[in-house]
Amino acid sequence: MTLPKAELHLHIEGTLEPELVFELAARNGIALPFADIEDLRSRYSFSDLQSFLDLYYAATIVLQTEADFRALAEAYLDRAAAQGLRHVELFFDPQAHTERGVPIEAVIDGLASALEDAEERLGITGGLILCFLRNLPVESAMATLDSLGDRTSRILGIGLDSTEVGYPPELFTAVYARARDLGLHVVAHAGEEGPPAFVTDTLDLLRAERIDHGIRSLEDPELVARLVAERIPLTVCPLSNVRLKVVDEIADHPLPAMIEAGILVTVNSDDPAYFGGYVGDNYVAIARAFGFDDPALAALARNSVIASFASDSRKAELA
Ligand code: ES4
Ligand code: ZN
Repeated sequence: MTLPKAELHLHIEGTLEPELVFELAARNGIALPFADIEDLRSRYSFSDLQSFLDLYYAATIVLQTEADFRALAEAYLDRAAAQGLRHVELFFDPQAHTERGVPIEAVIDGLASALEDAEERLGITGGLILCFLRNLPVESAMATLDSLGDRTSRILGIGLDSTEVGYPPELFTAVYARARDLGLHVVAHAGEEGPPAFVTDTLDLLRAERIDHGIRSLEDPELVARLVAERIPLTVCPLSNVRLKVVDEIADHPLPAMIEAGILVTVNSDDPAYFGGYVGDNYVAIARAFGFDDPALAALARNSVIASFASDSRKAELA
């Protein structure tokens, strides 16, 4: 699966493979609540989003230094290149780290330097999308944005992730307005577990340029018509939706209906270390489940470039 493509929905902390968890724990002298790699892997069975997030945050404690964040991103970028990715927009969760005392500068500088090197090393362009944890107070999100200082220039945009139900988009209206004023791109998770009204409000109140997941949008025909008319991209993550029981099995995934409706859909891996595969594995899974042929897969790969925040000249290169 080496079609030139972009990945637009990828949590860099969700690429933390068990081997690296234990390597970094040893390096940083951290005691883990898991016996060994096998024990950690045996816990990769989730009942919903929250059960996954609990393990995801537990593993991130091994990330301590700028070098750790750099190593994490380098390992992902190597795998990304092997899967034909030419452009990647990486989500990261600074509050998951600053809450534990890690300076935001270490997080950003480690990730950004790996991305910068990837351009020459691997021919991959990209950027960082800073995600706010929606289950933390909005004051914490605003303080995080304010703390960026001149590192704002190392950020491509902002996003919103973590527990969705109970934390509606309107909580973050002022934070998004500030980010837009700073010239940042804005995206947000919506309609993964939350209702279609969260997608509508994310468009109206946060003015999101893309919706992450958004698969519950199909429950609202008016919303579907709007997504099509306004060409709002949805970054869909099929294997994630199966693992987090948003859908029962891959054959039940609404991806074909979304394409049929005319929505600009992209295929992404979300948290590939936890959900059974990287972006190519997601393409293979949907090809098998839905009998998508090469032109159909190529159309999805093209969508990922169109929906990206790459420059027009880079988009032309990847077309
Ligand atoms: C996430 Cl799958 C998913 N949904 C919401 N927040 C997240 N953070 C990391 N993975
Ligand atoms: Zn996600």
